[in-house]
Amino acid sequence: MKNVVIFGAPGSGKGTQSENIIKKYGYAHFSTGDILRKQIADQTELGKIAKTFIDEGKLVTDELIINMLDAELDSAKDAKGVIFDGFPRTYAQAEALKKMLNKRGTDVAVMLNIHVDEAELIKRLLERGKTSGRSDDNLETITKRIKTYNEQTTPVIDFYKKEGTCVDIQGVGSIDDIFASISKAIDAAKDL
Ligand code: B4P
Repeated sequence: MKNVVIFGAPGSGKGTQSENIIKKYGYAHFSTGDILRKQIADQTELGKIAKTFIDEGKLVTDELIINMLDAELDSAKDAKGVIFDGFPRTYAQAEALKKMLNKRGTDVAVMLNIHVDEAELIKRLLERGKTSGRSDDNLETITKRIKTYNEQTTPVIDFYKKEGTCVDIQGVGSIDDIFASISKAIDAAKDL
């Protein structure tokens, strides 16, 4: 099994490239953002709590996110691979993911660290905001999300550097060219 973490700032193309990985490799996909948005649409208790964080450009608490993912993970036990999209977003989540996978006899094979400059992130998210209907795709919240990423999420890079599984991906350019680099990194990663 190959567990792939797709990592980057908001708007770096995690969701976009995850779709390409699913098409080519047929991996299972866990997007914590998508799971939370579904909870919000269904007006569950978790959704109501999550919305207050998301609308402020903040991260939902580690405890909620980790329990939510741990509960979903067994559904992928027979998959050839799993994509973790938007998770981990804190150092504590990275440690929790390692524990969750280790207790299932596996680990992260590769962490794809997608690099996109801030001006390009803002441009993409404002563009997406015209049609996405997402309450967090407006300039004020986008600015807060990028700040949250810089302060709370970037330490995750060190975690995977120490693990020896971080691969840097240039995330500006055509979606196909970026996907070619991603495919190369996935193909080179060991099955665990
Ligand atoms: P997410 O849903 O994970 O969203 P994201 O970071 O905004 O987007 P992504 O990087 O996937 O961008 P996309 O491919 O769509 O998170 C939303 C919120 O949920 C978070 O802010 C947080 O509050 C909460 N949350 C989620 N996970 C959490 C966790 N683990 N812990 C705590 N809280 C959590 O790309 C964006 C746009 O760019 C698209 O319109 C796309 O078409 C375009 N694009 C992509 N690649 C391009 C390219 N190469 N060139 C030009 N445009 C491109």
